[in-house]
Amino acid sequence: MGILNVTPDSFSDGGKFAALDYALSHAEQMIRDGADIIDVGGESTRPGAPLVPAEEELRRVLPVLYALRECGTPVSLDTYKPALMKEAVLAGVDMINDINAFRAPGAIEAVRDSDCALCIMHMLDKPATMQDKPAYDDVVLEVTAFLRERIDTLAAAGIDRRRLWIDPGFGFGKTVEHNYALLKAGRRMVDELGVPLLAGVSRKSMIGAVTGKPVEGRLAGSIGGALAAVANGARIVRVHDVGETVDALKVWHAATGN
Ligand code: 7PJ
Repeated sequence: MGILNVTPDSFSDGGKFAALDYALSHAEQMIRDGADIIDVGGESTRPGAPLVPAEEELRRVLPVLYALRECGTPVSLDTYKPALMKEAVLAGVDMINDINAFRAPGAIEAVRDSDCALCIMHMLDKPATMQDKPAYDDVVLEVTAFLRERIDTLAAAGIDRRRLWIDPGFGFGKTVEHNYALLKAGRRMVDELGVPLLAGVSRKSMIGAVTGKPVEGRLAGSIGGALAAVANGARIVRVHDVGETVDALKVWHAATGN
């Protein structure tokens, strides 16, 4: 899964057409590099990042979703806003990836009557404050229990469990130790919940914490994290550096059969 950020911050001079043009060429490059899914996001969820109103997020992502309908590669939308989910379903997206696990009022209704895949991610608290001293008694047990509750709630609403993916939410209200405990526990969570696992560690602070590298120096560490996630049961890895990760996974596959 290749990450496609559609946030116009870096295009203040070129305007919104430059942002759309850039997003589409970046998506095409990731597809050439071997991405099987493009994950489109119109709002940064970094701690302290500004919130984006739904209308603005729609303006950013909808043209991209429609343009990518022709690309032949499945498309995912990274959003927690029900209004965006509804529009994305109408645009025919293949997955809704919700860092808030469909907890917003109206989120389940927005996706229930479609057949797109749904990724439910664990997040402690909310983006603005989630990294203020995150604490758990047992992070693996608590994240697993949260995901189980969300799976059961979505299933009770009439959603086929085969549409669901789980994600422990690396960096979303977790210390470095919490993140690595969850990375190691991937297979256990898949076995307990019976739902496939998506993992996103690309360029995150958990990679920087181990390598001592700033965000622009985290390529090799992120590839190591992607391989570790797959070794621990992940079936989708959400990454920035598609070509490099695909090569690493090809060699991994040839050598291990996994
Ligand atoms: C994740 C995500 C993740 C899923 C972001 C970043 C922050 N969606 N959206 N899992 N992270 N499912 O890429 O650093 O880990 S945005």
